[in-house]
Amino acid sequence: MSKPAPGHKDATYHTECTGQALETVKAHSSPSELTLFGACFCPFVHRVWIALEYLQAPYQYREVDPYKKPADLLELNPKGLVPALKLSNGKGLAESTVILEYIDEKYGGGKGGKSLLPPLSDPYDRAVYRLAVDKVNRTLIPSFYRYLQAQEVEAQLEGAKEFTSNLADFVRSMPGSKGFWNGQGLSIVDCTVAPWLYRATNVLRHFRGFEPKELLEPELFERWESWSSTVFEHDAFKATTSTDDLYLDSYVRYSQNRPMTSQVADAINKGRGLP
Ligand SMILES: N[C@@H](CCC(=O)N[C@@H](CS)C(=O)NCC(=O)O)C(=O)O
Repeated sequence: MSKPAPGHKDATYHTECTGQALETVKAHSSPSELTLFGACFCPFVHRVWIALEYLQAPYQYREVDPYKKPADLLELNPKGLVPALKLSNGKGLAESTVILEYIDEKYGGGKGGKSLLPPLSDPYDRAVYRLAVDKVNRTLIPSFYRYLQAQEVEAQLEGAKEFTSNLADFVRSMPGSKGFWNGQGLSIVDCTVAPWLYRATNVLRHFRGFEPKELLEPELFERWESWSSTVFEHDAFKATTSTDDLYLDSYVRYSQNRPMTSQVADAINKGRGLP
């Protein structure tokens, strides 16, 4: 039988990266100071992976299937979720936003002075970045899943409205007038949100017909285009991104809101926050 078309209802989630992400996996296949336990389709992993590449941290990439929960993943993160980061002393770290801050504190400000957060000498500015991260985690990202998991037409229209309104809020609140969120360089806020906004351009477009040009006011659309072309064309983003077919196939289950899809899908269906 021939392979189903990308995003076909019978397609299943992938278990290996494709495209440039696969090249990066190959280049990071030897034991290193850090081991990133990841899954090729996972946006939470994508966040951390972008940061590891950007800060040129020493890491090995280890692909795991988080739905099968191998024993070494459970040892690092008893919830069995990816990303999980194994440190050189064998200890594990979980939660993508915590890992992002850890990587930045440990490897940021190093080579080329790159950092995902303002310097420690600016605690207020750092708090502003964290507030932006917290806001997208509580609003924009859950609304991505509600939109994608909605089955009835009315619920999908409501999903489009909610997601667009959160996207508009995010774009409007960018401190920079063009390019990255802060108008200067890649930050923790870009890393936090980019994996879902990228999936909005392929997954939401494919399954829900999401078209930012039709939904955002012209001024906001211009800022969105400037942000998305800057971030999606950034080397660290491209190096950690697979080809579109991988995302379309891996999100079929969400688009059909199949039972047992994932802890994220369950939490959304139960009206809870992200796991
Ligand atoms: N709050 C976690 C969420 C991680 C998460 O939900 N990862 C998904 C893959 S995208 C997972 O491991 N799912 C396994 C499951 O649902 O059992 C984080 O930010 O790291």
